[in-house]
Amino acid sequence: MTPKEAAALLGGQNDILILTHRRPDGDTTGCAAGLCAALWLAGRRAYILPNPEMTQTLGQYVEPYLAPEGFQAGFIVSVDIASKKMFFPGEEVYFDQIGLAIDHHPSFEGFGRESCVDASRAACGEIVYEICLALLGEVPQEVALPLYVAVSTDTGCFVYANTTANTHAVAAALLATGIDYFAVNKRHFRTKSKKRLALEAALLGNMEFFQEDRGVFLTIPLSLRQQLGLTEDDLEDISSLANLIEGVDCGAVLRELEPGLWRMSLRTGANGRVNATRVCVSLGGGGHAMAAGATISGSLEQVKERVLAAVEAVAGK
Ligand SMILES: [Mn+2]
Repeated sequence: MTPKEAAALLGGQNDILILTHRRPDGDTTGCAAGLCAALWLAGRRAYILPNPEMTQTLGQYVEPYLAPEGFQAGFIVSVDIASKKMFFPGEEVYFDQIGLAIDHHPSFEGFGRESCVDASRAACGEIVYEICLALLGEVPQEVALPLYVAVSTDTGCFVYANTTANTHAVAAALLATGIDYFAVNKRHFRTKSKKRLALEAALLGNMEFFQEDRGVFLTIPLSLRQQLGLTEDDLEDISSLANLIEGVDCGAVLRELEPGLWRMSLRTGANGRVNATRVCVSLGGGGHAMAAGATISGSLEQVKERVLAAVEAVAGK
């Protein structure tokens, strides 16, 4: 359905429960907070299901809207969730009860009694913005601020290839409400913890290049995690680091999950030389053409050998 129809549907509901995806990012979090704020202003009873994987930095946006214990949901909405495997454990019970799914992933699996999905949008926040606008007639700051978080974070502050003219148009409308976007940009794009910087220093210190410096391994063994006392917050979006290196179009970040089990995040270049999904599928994982992942077991040396062989099998000249 269109955002207008979705707004009309939501306007007729009560006891609305909003779901975010596992390992929540700024988009799912900002959409949930913005939508919940708008529903409150529209006189609806609505809450966000607490997400146990929420980081501290993002948690502040949803905090005022978290469902109290024992809340009985009458209508369930998912935001930025493409598939059943993006539901966190404990949230999966709601999978068959979604009344409205709002999403922007091309891989959206088509669940929900109704859905409002537009894969041309860089962020789900662009769609939720239109819904909130239709619901309220104008978007006040408490709605605009989390939606700005959604739109800015899903586009890496408007620099990723998914950014469109519409992304900027929505951002402009959100800024026009008078929100403190400078504070948001500082928090999400211009601030790094000392631990994060220590992590980046260690990663840049152990870079291992392959394929004539076009490929690079960055490794995060458990020992480094313990040594620096790293949290999930410190590790957020660390896989983008490899692609900042000039000439690199195949960056593999290897993170040890438990002894002998590694999670690889692969980021590849827009030149199409290495299709990240094909590499990761051959290792039992999946993803997008330029960003994919796989979980691989073995010693670090064995894992690197397997990744290298998979890249060699897929890479063009
Ligand atoms: Mn998103």
